[in-house]
Amino acid sequence: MFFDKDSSTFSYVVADVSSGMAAVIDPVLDYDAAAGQVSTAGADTILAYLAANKLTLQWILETHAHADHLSAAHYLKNKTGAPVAIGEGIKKVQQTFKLVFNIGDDELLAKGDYFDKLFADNETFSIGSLKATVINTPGHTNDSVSYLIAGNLFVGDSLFMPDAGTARCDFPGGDAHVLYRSIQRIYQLPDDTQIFMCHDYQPNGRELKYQTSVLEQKTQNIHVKADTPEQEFVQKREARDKTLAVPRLIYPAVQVNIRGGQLPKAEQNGVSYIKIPLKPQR
Ligand SMILES: N[C@@H](CCC(=O)N[C@@H](CS)C(=O)NCC(=O)O)C(=O)O
Ligand SMILES: [Fe+2]
Repeated sequence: MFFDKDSSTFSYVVADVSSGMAAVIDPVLDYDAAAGQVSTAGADTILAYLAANKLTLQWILETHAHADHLSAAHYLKNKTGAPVAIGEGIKKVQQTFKLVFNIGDDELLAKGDYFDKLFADNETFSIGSLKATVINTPGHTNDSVSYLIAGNLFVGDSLFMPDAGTARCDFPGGDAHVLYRSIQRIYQLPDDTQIFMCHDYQPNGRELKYQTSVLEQKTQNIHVKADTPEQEFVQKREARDKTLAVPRLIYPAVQVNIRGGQLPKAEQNGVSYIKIPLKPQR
């Protein structure tokens, strides 16, 4: 487990010890927004870990196009040659943000470009001899997936620790009803399935936590227990969403992450720019 303090994000290396093959999940690219400065310090820590443990990177996996931090997927791909994979719902996310950022048709952005593999629901793949299954879990975003790997579920932002509940559903393409149904799917998994978080915002200042189980979620999740009706969850989720500010890095993050972690194409002066759409006064 690797933790990016700036965005409270967990990244993971999942390794098959017998073959030395590994996957990295949700790697973070450090970014100083005021300076427009990107840094690979966090991703380099992951590369050093892989090297120290003699692991070969077989997959770079995204649980979704993150709205709060930049992905280091493209950087890791350049360094290792491993393919970058995400759920096929990314095509919808790309379509949505292509319009928001007025990205021209010369970039085939709504067709899954920039990713080497788009996973379908229930698709399986291997990490060495480990079997992994993709479970579509949209709701927080259109492209959210969870990766089930040998009884461990990397859940992205579909669930938070039980005392934090769930992630917001108010981004473009987000939908609390859809998230509820995704969570019902997760709750069908065996009770002892271990669930690994993508974020922990440490509610009430408690210590950092990143692992729980299906049983703990079903019995303790403050937004959605096993018997919580859909309408009750949706009301809670939508009420909380109204109180949340726009994530600090949403514009840089989305522009880079719909491109698999690649910075927007450099302009004729060789410099790459982040766009921020301005809105009329409210
Ligand atoms: N303050 C953070 C908020 C990030 C945020 O909105 N995170 C999403 C997941 S990508 C979320 O669901 N947050 C739920 C919450 O803050 O309660 C930031 O500006 O980056
Ligand atoms: Fe997220």
